[in-house]
Order: sequence, then structure tokens, then C-alpha cells
Amino acid sequence: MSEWYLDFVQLGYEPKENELICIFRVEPDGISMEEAAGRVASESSVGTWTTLARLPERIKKIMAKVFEIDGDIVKIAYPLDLFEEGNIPQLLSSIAGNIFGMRALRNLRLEDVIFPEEYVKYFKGPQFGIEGIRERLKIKDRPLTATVPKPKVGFDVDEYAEVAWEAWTGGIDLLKDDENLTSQNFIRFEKRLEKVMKIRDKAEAETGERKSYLVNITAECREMLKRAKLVADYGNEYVMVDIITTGWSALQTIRDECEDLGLAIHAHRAMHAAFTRNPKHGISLNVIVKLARLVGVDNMHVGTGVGKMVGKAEEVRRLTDLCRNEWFHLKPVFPVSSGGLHPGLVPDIIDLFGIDVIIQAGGGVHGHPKGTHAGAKALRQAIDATLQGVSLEEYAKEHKELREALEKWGHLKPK
Ligand code: CAP
Ligand code: MG
Repeated sequence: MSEWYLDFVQLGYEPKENELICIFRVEPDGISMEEAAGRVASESSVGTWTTLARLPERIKKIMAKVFEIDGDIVKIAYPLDLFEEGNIPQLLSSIAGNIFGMRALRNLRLEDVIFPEEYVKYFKGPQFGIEGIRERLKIKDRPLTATVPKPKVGFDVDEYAEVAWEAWTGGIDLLKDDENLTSQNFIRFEKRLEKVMKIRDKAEAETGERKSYLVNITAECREMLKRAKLVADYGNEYVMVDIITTGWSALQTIRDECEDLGLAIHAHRAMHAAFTRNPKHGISLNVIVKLARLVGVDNMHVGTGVGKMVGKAEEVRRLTDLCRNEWFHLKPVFPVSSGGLHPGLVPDIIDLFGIDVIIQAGGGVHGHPKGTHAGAKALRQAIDATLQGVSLEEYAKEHKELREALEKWGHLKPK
């Protein structure tokens, strides 16, 4: 056959410092690993299925190069000229586009992307970073707490505001809309925002603690811009965006808008598991977390290792490092641990994350036998106990809300 895929294979090639590197897991379908790797490099850079009558010499310079094959792991170096500065959708259309549909492969997974500073420098990254968020909320030496009113959707504005009051006065720092709560006909966005912000001010006065609202602006992009502006007008610190369902282009637009509005971004990753959980095919959360930090979210869900969602402790630790590690000029991202959490799991979470984590418990607060206010108190008591090095059971002797939570859930790891 006249294929030229092996022209994209140069084992032993030393990638240049300013090349972008992709690490793929490749399962060929009836062809050699070398040819399969060459096809991935070709289709994700300049090639197609056959040789071409016209291929100027200078274009050969931007061909991607397979430089390492180790078992089913393939490493490919990409000259930066392949990518438009600051354009995440275009990057993904290249390194995470057609290649997943090629018949020559049975499976393909993009495990990681190593971005050179030459590429990263075009992105703002997080506006606030962990220190900036702590500064705004005046919370220094403990994890932040969040709760999502449950049932996820259904409350009207007044009921929602009641839950917000109970949660915030019970000790919750951040009230978070659920990922599928936006502006349904029984709880329109601005009505909810206006009422909850009034409650926020009252709860701050009542508790002497800063409180904030992770208000979900997820919608069509122009509508999100309108909602972000409203959030700033009402004096809130955050917007929440479902970054996978809204898409990378929208997130880049919202990030720019939030720079002007001085709003932090809470990134929810709903739908990621459609393409991240299959170990043989799709895209690793390594890539999603790196892209979210590049674009500039301030908080990012990374899993629990002990809760109801997939994602073992090892993965959660790795994603947390990707949020918080030194990465050129980019500020760190606050990792969010959420999904089946309750007071009985707080020691596991603090053991896994340390204190630079946002602990979100929805059912684990509103499912408390004595209700939301007690559930919020129990969550804070579990954090206090753990930071003092006291067992939850010991601390529960003097703290009834924690005792009642432990009587219901113990240290259950829900599925
Ligand atoms: C958690 C949650 C979050 C999940 C998302 C939910 O509620 O609100 O959306 O944590 O998963 O709807 O399930 P509970 P992840 O606290 O009641 O479990 O954080 O893994 O992206
Ligand atoms: Mg949710």
C-alpha cells in the first residue's frame, strides 16, 4: 500500500523544549503498533490516509513525530506551529479529534499532555488561586466546606433560601447549586440569586463568618454572560460552570468575562465520565484538569477516593497534584472533593488532601437525622475533630450533631 504513516515514526527522536507531547494508550486493530502510532501522529497533525501529490518541504517540518513506543504507550511530539495560540477547541480537534474514530485502532486513550511554556504562556490560568480564595473568604487554616441542597432540583425560591439559611448558619462556607439546577420554571435564576444573596448577607451577620454562593450559570454562552454580570451586580464572589457540557469555548469566554467582573469560577465536571472512565478508550482526567487550570477555573472537582463516584485514591491524589503543583505562571486550583461524602468520611478526605480542599457534602448534610442545620454542624465538627487529632467517636461524645451523623452513616463508603 502507498501509506506513508511510518514517515511519522522517528523512534529515539529527542523532542524539542518547545514541542507539545501527547501520551497515548494505543490498541491497533490488525496492524502493527508502529503503523498504528504513525496513523495517530499523522491524523492528529498534517496527514491523511494516503500519500499526497503535493507536500512542500516546509510542511514536513510540522509533522508530528512518534518518538517512543513502550508496550501500548505511545509518545508523540507536536511542533507548536500546529496549534493556534490560546485556542483550546482547536488543540482538542487536533490531539483529541478524528483519531478516536479511526478503524485502524480498536481503542485509543489520551493519557496525558505535556504543555511547553511556549504554549501555556497564552493562558491566564486561575484568577485567584487557593491563597486568593482563602483571602476572599477569610478562611485560613482548615478545609472549606460546601453543600448542595438536595433534592437536586425541585425546591422553589423560598424553600431553597430556607435550606441556604440552615446550611450557612450551621457552618457551611459555600452553598452550591447542583449541576442540573439552572433556571427551571419554578426557580428562575435571578429570583433565586436575589433571594439567596439576601440570606447570605444575613447569615454572615449571624455567624460572623464569610459565606459565598456557587451559583450555576450553565446555559447558552450569551445567557451565561448575562448571568455572570447579574452575579457580580448582586455582590457574589463565584460563578459555577458545568465545564464539559458547556464546552471549552464557552469556558474561555466566561473566564475572560470573570476577569473583568472579579468573579471566581467553580468548575463542575458533569459528563466527564462519558469519556474518562474507560481505561482503554477516551481521555484521561489528567488532560481535563490541566485544560481547566490553563483556561483558569478556581475550584475543580477531582473525586473522593472513598465516595459514590469512580476514581480511586491514587487518581484523586494525582489530579490534586495537577491542581496544586507549580506550573509556570499558573496559580493553583482549589480541589473539590464531592460525591457521597458525609462527616464520617472527613478523616479520610483530610488524610488524602490535607487542608487545601473544598469538602462538599450534599446528602451528607441534608440527610442528617436532624436536618440541614445539624448536618452542617456535624460536618464542621468532623473537621474540627480531625484537625485536633481527635477521633470522631471521641469528639462525638461532646458534640451531638456529629454523634447523630455517625449513628446514621458511621464511616460508610457509599456506592
Ligand atoms: C454530590 C453531587 C456532585 C457530585 C459530582 C451529585 O452530591 O452534587 O454533583 O459530587 O461528582 O449531584 O452527586 P452528594 P464529582 O454530596 O449528595 O453525593 O464530584 O465526582 O464530579
Ligand atoms: Mg451534583
